Amino acid sequence: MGDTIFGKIIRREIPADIVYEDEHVLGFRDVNPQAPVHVLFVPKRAMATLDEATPADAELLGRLLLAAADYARKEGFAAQGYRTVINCNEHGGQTVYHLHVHLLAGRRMHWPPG
Ligand code: DGP
Repeated sequence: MGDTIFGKIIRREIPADIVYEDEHVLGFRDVNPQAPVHVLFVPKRAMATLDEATPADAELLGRLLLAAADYARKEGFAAQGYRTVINCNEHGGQTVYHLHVHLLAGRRMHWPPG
């Protein structure tokens, strides 16, 4: 896959407000927040879309969700609630082709999403 802006953030080539990091996952604030809390969790080993995932990626996908849940718990908004979103390809609204989980919190979410 080609490089993306998230690859540059992971390599610290461009700045981001990084709020979470472990061996496999980086979490940073979305530049265009859609809620009071809007953090993106990305795998350091890039994959373009969820559509590319295979059974070999099961652990990495789990790590992404666990990172988001861990962050929500530590920041104290898990009990009140939050939303995680993965946009996939054009109709899913994906604009950056490095897999990422959106974590949105700090307000009541609507359903169905737009
Ligand atoms: P998606 O539409 O699911 O591909 O979401 C991509 C998100 O990435 C979008 O909410 C805006 C965010 N974003 C795009 N460029 C940058 C950037 O350079 N820095 C940060 N922090 N977020 C970015």
